[in-house]
Amino acid sequence: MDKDKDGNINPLELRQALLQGGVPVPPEPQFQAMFSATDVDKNGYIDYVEFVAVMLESSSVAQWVSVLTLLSVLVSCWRALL
Ligand SMILES: [Ca+2]
Ligand SMILES: [Ca+2]
Repeated sequence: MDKDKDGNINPLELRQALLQGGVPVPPEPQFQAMFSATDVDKNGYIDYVEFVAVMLESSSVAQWVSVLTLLSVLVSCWRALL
């Protein structure tokens, strides 16, 4: 998933990961909202810390159910990287 191997996930990489994981990519506004909600420090990338934080926080938020599916895909990808 981390195509350019910089340790961060950018929106393009996230979109490709969704597609490869068989997760429907939401419409652009929701996609951007989802990405920025995950990108806590708003630097335009999701790093591992932000990724883990979202996993820990997302369980109480219903709208993240589909994201949890994505996160399980992302976990597999991170494990493949490590
Ligand atoms: Ca990257
Ligand atoms: Ca970030």
